[in-house]
Amino acid sequence: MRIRSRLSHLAAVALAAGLTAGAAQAQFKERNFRVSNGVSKEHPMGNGLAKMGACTLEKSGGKMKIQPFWDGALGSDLTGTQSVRTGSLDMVITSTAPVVSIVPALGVFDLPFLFNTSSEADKLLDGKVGDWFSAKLPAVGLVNLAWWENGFRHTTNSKRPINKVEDFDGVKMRVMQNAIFLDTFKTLGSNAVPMAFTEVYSALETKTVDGQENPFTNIENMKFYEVQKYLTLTKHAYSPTLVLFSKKIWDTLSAQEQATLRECAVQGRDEQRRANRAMEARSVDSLKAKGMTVNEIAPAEMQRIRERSSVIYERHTKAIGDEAITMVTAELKRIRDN
Ligand code: TK8
Repeated sequence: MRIRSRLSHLAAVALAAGLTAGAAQAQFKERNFRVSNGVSKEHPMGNGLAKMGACTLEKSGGKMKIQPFWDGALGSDLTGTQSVRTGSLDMVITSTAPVVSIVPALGVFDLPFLFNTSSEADKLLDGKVGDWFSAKLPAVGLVNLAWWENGFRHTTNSKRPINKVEDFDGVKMRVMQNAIFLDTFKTLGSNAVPMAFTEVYSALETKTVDGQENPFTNIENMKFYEVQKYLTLTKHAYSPTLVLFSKKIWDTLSAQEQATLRECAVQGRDEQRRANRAMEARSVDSLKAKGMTVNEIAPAEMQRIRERSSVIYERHTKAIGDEAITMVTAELKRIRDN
């Protein structure tokens, strides 16, 4: 009798567990979320999305799929973001810079020399300040699932090494479609040209532009070294990456599906940052081996560049908004003091 009662107890527990799991799985519908990327699949964004997709499949019992598209096949950062806003595209992985025309406060991240280290960027973006910016996005039809990393930006060109601010003079520089980057590189003396990322390689190849600026991983991944001779380690800005989901589609998802997307985007974040930094650590040697001439700028000349570009802060405070700038600079001070 005891064995039977134990067996029936175990059966009841198993049934309950099955029902619970079943109920949880019932919270998931068959989904295939398409995500647009400007970079190609070998970029560390691929590591992040692979981790995120494995996570959503595992948590949804195979129902929630993430399907990346690469090389701007579904549009540029800006057009991809617009498609996500209309609900015609589920997700886009984009730098913050092109989104500033939609959410001006994000422009704070484009201010030259704002961040010194990726560690302080992580602490700021993954904390309450990052949440403050993310909270601005649903009003424009976007949900930011997590902060991933584009990285610290350096300058390449085909004309000359940049050893002092005067060396920018006359260099036709592609910049992101963003008023602050446009102003910064004009202020440094170059002839700045806004352009979508997907057009940069061919513009460099045809000498439509002489140079561009991007993190090492993009310079490598997009093979800019094939059409750029000089790499100058300016480290002039740190670009965060947004993992944007369409709010129109988000609002049709169950709470369980929404929570899974957020949790898996965070797992993807940690993997993407890891892979990005591992690749960055090898990049200077790798880019030299691929024929680039790499130079650093002497501290005194770097100081002159910092001083020249410092006017950007007051010139764009109004557009960005006092609150965003005050909050970010205060948080950076708190992080640096601790
Ligand atoms: C890739 C872009 C790129 C950015 C740029 O989609 O446009 O130069 O740095 O990372 O977001």
